[in-house]
Amino acid sequence: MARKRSPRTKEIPTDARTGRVVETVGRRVRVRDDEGERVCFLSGHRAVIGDRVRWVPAQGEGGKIVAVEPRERALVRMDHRGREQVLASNLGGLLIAVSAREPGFRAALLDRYMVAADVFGLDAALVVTKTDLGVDDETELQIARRTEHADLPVFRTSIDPKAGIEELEAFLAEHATGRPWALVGSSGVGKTSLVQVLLPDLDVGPVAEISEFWGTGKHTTTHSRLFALPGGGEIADSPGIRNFTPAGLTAQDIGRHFPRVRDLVCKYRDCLHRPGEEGCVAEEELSEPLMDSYRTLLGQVTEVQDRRY
Ligand SMILES: Nc1nc2c(ncn2[C@@H]2O[C@H](COP(=O)(O)OP(=O)(O)OP(=O)(O)O)[C@@H](O)[C@H]2O)c(=O)[nH]1
Ligand SMILES: [Mg+2]
Ligand SMILES: [Zn+2]
Repeated sequence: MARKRSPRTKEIPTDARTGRVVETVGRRVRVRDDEGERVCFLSGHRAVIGDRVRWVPAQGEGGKIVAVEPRERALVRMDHRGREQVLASNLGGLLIAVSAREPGFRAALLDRYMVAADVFGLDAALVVTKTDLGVDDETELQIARRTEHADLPVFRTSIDPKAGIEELEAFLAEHATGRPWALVGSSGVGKTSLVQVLLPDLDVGPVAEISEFWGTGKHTTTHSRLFALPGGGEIADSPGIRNFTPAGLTAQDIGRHFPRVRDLVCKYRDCLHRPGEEGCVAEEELSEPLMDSYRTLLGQVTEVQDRRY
């Protein structure tokens, strides 16, 4: 009988080097190792920022990916067709960016990122950007409702005048060393602007012009990139996504990971807190926006589940 060779031994040349993906650009990735950086072709592999990869030199200055190491602590989304899409791997945490204005606060998106952090075993922190534009009471209330019972540090920043930047730098130096934190949130909340303030000497990528940004929901950042901060720690910038749904959730999982919902004590332990559920305390205990945001995610996940079976 022919001896089975595992794909690993077949595909990985013994002289393959090890590196980490720090930028994705179309079908290529930028890989960093002790000796520097190199642009590598994916040659059929899928790699995301944070991935540990094996590569071999290719023509000129380039390289070729020959293997992607198993991922840990990855951020994975479910796309609108129910397929999984890995966004980044080997992360320390999620830095969830929200703004009160331009664009307006999106409670549901914050909830989904909080669920994702919990599900994927990532730490999380919130950054309220554009505080120079003011933060209305309703937004403050919605933020407080989500953070008061969660272990979620909150930073409040503005890039001009600069506010809250040193606190964020200190936090990342302490928590994002060795494991990068991914900066996530709606398009236009100011993620790239924030990274630019943290790295004043580097061109970190395009930032939206307010005039061209408005109304169109334009996505200014088009690919993901990992940055080492001067004061320590690493941060990943990526394009804002309109709808984020964590991958791999069952209907039952959602309540276990959802802010506030996970603390509810209902008549039945496995209550899904759907409308009209007997003995359900959810509607009394939770604010309407939280209830809506939970039920919308539940509905979406249930629909995908139903399509599968
Ligand atoms: N007033 C104010 N505007 C800001 C602040 N930070 C960023 N902006 C503006 O917000 C707009 C969007 O900023 P970006 O940094 O491009 O936003 P982004 O989150 O990276 O957007 P995507 O790359 O599309 O996901 C730009 O016009 C920035 O100048 C801030 O602290 N205050
Ligand atoms: Mg950006
Ligand atoms: Zn219930």
